Amino acid sequence: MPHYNAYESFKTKKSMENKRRAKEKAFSKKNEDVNDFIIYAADNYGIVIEVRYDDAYVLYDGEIVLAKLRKNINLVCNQVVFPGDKVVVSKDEDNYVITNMLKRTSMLSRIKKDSTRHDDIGTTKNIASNVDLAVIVVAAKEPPLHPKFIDRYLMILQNSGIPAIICLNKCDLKTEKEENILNIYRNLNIPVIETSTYSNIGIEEIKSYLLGKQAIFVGNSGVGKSSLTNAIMGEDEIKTAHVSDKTKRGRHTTTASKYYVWNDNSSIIDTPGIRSLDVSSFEPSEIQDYFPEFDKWNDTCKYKGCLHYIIPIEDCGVKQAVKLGIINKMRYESYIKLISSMTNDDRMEEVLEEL
Ligand SMILES: Nc1nc2c(ncn2[C@@H]2O[C@H](COP(=O)(O)OP(=O)(O)O)[C@@H](O)[C@H]2O)c(=O)[nH]1
Ligand SMILES: [Mg+2]
Ligand SMILES: [Zn+2]
Repeated sequence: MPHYNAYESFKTKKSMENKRRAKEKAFSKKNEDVNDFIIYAADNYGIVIEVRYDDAYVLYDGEIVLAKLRKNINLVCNQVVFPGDKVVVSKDEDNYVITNMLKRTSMLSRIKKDSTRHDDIGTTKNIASNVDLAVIVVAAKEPPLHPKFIDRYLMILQNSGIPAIICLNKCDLKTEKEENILNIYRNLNIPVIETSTYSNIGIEEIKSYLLGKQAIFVGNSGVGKSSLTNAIMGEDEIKTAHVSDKTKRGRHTTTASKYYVWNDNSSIIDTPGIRSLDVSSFEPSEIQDYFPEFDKWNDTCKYKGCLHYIIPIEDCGVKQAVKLGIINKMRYESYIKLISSMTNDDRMEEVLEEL
């Protein structure tokens, strides 16, 4: 079995971890009498598959039931449980009630800037809990393949401590250009699976990665996440729409995350395109933590804490490695795009020209 957990040795960003802890604290403070809500084991539990404001659909004993939170919890349902959460459900007269939640193994979140606030505080949007594996789905074409999307997803996943693999769908449309991009990630020891739902390529291979796991498909809309889910389910259950020709961008085909069980203990959460991956909660100096191939060269930079951006190439080991072709230029470009947007310094073209 290939080693797919390429990022497990990475540290979770401290500020994110602190935020998560603060949230947990706030929850127990608000619910002092329900500190036993989170438990470590249960004989029988259901899995949250969709959350609404005040209740959630739970897959419980092979059935989908609508359940509300138990009464002494002072928060609405969509602040407490998320798709993928394991919950203990009991029947109270005719209604199902979520009485407990099993402690999470992971939480996939993204940061969303709050446009109604004028400070820089973003809100964390939780996407799914207990994800064992994330599949970053990209298409060879339609929409075009850009490394920067993959790099941003890798950052978010690494930050949430979730192992990731890449799936290049629409491999029937692949050319040498896309092959070169995929090689960047193969060289970083991230598994890359090529699939085509049209030509039925790679479906068995992707299943072998997903077996026994609660997996999530992330990626821009139109890349084929729902088609892949379909192919794995083996039924024409999910409707997919055509990429509109005008924009070459997928129309919104899925509006909410959906949970599919395709084998014993094997499930897929199909997400709508998460378009706005906001990395504004990161500090510029933290970005390089997510580009592990820079590590080796960091020590050869003249200044400690070098951002490898606006600095003469003679003083920067990372830039020199890019120039020599040891560090991939597209990855470096992704990196300085992030840095330049965070520091509001738009001298990126200038920097790239020297390399
Ligand atoms: N050429 C090609 N097109 C595909 C493939 N898989 C899906 N598509 C098309 O891509 C479009 C978007 O697929 P969809 O599954 O809705 O993407 P999603 O938005 O990521 O869920 C649809 O028109 C599909 O028919 C494939 O393997 N090859
Ligand atoms: Mg979809
Ligand atoms: Zn440097």
